[in-house]
Amino acid sequence: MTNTKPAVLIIQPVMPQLDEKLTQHFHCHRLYEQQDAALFIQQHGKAIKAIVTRGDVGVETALLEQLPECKAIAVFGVGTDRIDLKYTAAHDIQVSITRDILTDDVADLALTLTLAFSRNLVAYHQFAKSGAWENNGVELSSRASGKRIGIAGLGAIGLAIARRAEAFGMEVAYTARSAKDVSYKRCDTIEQLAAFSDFLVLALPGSKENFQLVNAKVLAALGKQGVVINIARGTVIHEPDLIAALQQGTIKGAALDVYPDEPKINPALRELDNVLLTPHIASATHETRAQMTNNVLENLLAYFADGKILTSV
Ligand code: 8YV
Repeated sequence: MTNTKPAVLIIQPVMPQLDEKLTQHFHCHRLYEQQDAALFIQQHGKAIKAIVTRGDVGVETALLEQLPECKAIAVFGVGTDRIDLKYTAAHDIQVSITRDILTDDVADLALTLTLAFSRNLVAYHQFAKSGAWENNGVELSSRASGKRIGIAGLGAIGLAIARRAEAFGMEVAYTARSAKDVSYKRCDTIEQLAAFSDFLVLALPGSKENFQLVNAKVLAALGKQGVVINIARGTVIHEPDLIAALQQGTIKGAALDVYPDEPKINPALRELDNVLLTPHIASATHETRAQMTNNVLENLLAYFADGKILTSV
């Protein structure tokens, strides 16, 4: 019996709830399950009508070239750094993202990392839990309020971080391609922002122009008391320069949720004491992931019903 549901290609595993819903509505092909992906695409590529992928995964242009009938990509996330948007526009391929849904969660994590780093949360937790407190005094941590936070990228997420930091009594500055209607100080360059900052928060897209933007020069400007917080993409930092700065103590530390080669984390980073590392969980709450799941599904259903996705990139 032929399957009458539209054929959808899932590039990498998605959350079980989403996978289940996609299976109900579509004829799902899972690229990551294919023993010979090239052969599979050769045999089935022409039947694929839409793609589901994650923000951190995207889709290769070479693959799109082999899917002539695929005119919609639903991204589980907001990052489109791994999709060639020039190619999709030129070929009338609509791309949807989970716009606005994860903004608050990502901003919450940026502030959580900022506060946890300055207040030494992880070390204190281990100290209390291990019983070490019984025989030792506690070391002091640093105050976050009154400190300067520089936000690189004042899009929706950057702005949500700024609002939170302001509420914590921090002084806010930012960089952005264009001036925003806000009272925060705008810096012209990332070096100037780093020189201003106690906490340099990266909230930029992982685009070509931001590739390894935070390099030795920027880290030198951040200085010995400065901390880098990255909730954007691993690629916006020149990782060897960051590791050198952390090893040599030319910056105070780094709190990172994203890495250039996820889910692998550079062993040199994992060995350091002046880092706080999380496994790309900024949007990973039950509430947000449920809304992201619905968004992907609704975009695809709208596309197959009316030929138009809902939350376009
Ligand atoms: C997700 C993301 O963690 O929105 C993005 O681009 O990177 C994250 O929100 C990811 O897409 C899901 O794996």
